[in-house]
Amino acid sequence: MDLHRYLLETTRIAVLTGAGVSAESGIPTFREAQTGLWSQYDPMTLASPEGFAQQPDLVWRWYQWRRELVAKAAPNAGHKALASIQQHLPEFTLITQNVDGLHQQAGSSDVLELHGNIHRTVCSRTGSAIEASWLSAHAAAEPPPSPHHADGLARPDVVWFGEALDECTLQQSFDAAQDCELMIVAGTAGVVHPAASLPVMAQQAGARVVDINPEHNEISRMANWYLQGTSARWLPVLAATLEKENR
Ligand code: BV8
Repeated sequence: MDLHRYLLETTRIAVLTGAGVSAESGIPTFREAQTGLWSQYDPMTLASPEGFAQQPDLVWRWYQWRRELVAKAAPNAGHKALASIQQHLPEFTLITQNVDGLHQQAGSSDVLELHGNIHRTVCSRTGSAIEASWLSAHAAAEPPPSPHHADGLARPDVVWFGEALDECTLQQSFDAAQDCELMIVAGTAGVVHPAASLPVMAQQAGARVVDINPEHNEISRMANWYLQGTSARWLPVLAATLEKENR
């Protein structure tokens, strides 16, 4: 069956996005993020509890640099298309690996943030949220101390390599993968687990998978359909087809 026809008949959609969806908003993808002064560092080291334990100031500054990038970024046509699809399809779940919050800015709701959100800051010992007012009052220290624990430091509320994902968020993502008829995958290299297992899980449960990426990879090879190109180009096309039927 062709994708156009399948879209017209589908009522339950799950979406998995990765860093590529934010590329056209000016946020370098995870692998490209190491530009300029950060080029000598490996994101796998910086985005890890070991990296933070060894060099908390360096890791904190890296996230401050990324927060500034994100603050300047706006949702692109890909983010907006997904928010529009959600308006037309009641059974729609958006799962993202991204930590930039651009899906919510575009109007998506109930977003499953597998890897957390860079806009939130928590205590490195207790995990409790740390308010922006505390951080600005203690901005001289990099990272600021935590108000929740004497030995605690402020850290971004993101899931680092080697850290467990939030159980509830992960279970909801597994459920969506099992229940959907179509999984749209956009902008991910399909390397990071357990996120990368979701398309396989969906297909094994009987769903079809469409992958959107300028480059071939594991996911484009296993997908039922592969749309070569950017998410800002292809997601609006899918949205237009889904909305044409005004379900
Ligand atoms: C865990 C937050 C267990 C931080 C991130 C099974 C097999 C193998 C390894 C593992 C496994 N299980 C666990 C592991 C280890 C590890 C892992 O997966 N390692 C990989 C690298 C081999 N996983 C973990 O550690 C996870 N934790 O499993 O814990 C556990 C259980 C109990 C108790 C303790 C522990 C945690 C993983 C989460 C890591 N955190 N982010 C931060 O952002 O600072 S992941 C990070 O990579 C980002 O979130 C990023 O989104 C994500 C994934 O990368 P992509 O999104 O795919 O981005 P990437 O740059 O790689 O690719 C971009 C793609 O876009 C490319 O394909 C490109 O072609 C495309 N593109 C470019 N432009 C566009 C585009 N596409 C469309 N349009 C465009 N314009």
